[in-house]
Amino acid sequence: MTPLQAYDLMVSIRLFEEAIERLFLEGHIAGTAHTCIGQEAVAVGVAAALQPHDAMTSTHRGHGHFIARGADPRRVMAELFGREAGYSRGRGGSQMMMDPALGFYGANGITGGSIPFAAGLALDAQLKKSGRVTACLFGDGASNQGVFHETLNLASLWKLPILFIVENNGYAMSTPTTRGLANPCIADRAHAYNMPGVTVDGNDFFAVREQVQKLVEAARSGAGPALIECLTYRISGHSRGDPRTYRSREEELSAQKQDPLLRMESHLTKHESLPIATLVAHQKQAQALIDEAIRFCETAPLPDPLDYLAEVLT
Ligand SMILES: Cc1ncc(C[n+]2csc(CCOP(=O)(O)OP(=O)(O)O)c2C)c(N)n1
Ligand SMILES: [Mg+2]
Repeated sequence: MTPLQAYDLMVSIRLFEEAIERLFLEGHIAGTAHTCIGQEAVAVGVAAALQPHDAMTSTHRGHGHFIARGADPRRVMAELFGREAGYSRGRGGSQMMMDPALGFYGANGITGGSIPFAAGLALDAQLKKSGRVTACLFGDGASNQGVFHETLNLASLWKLPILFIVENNGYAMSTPTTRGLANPCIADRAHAYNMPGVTVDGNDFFAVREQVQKLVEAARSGAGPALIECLTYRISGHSRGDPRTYRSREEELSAQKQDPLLRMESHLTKHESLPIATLVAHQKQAQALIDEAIRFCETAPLPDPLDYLAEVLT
């Protein structure tokens, strides 16, 4: 993936999420959704370090992970609109979509729910000697769930080919990490389970990709799991309509100076000598695709009500 391709993906995710927030507020989408504005470098950095046959598991904040993994934004959006064209045929919504053909084993509405599930995928890869590594993404809040500790212990003991990648975005709903973590460094927890633990700048696409690439190849060659903590910031609210009373606007403005998109733009103009006009043209192209996706979803057919039990095991 070239830096410009990574930028295109990051911009697509940002514009997708901005559109989702707007569509929710306008009442076009029901239910809830958690957007990942500000966390795009983690999604794209991890995806860029994986091989096509590797696996990724995700969270309740998974649209960006899925798009970075190659999902068609039109079909992700169609799922949010409850349309038959969606990845779960419109029956799942934001937190219940997956596509094993893309190596994407699902968003997950249960905080920490993907962690043991990802270890199962890694055990399968180990038993079948498939050479597949699983990248298991979860949040700082999820790292306080008991299942995190149980899974890291077992994964290390069995040397499973899995990377535990925590998106430390500063908050679990309204609880800041300063009030949720006894030791603010989540990567430190790796040592208790005898695996490497590293902290990376999660707003820097290149830093994320480099660390994940190194540890993914180590896991592939039998070195076992690792814990990677990506430090980032959830620029969006927790979910639809979050008034963000638990943090100040000053804090948000200061965090936005580290916006991963701005960081990438600065890299592209300074180190890749790309003119601003090229970046603007790419932004416009991405916006046109999102606008087209919205138009598609507005008229795409809903599932047939008589078919609502299709694919439900009885
Ligand atoms: C088992 C469980 N407990 C509580 C919740 C409610 N809940 C939804 S998101 C969330 C916070 C998760 O925080 P974090 O893991 O840091 O992810 P982030 O929202 O920051 O991406 C909680 C507690 C849940 N979905 N599942
Ligand atoms: Mg969090």
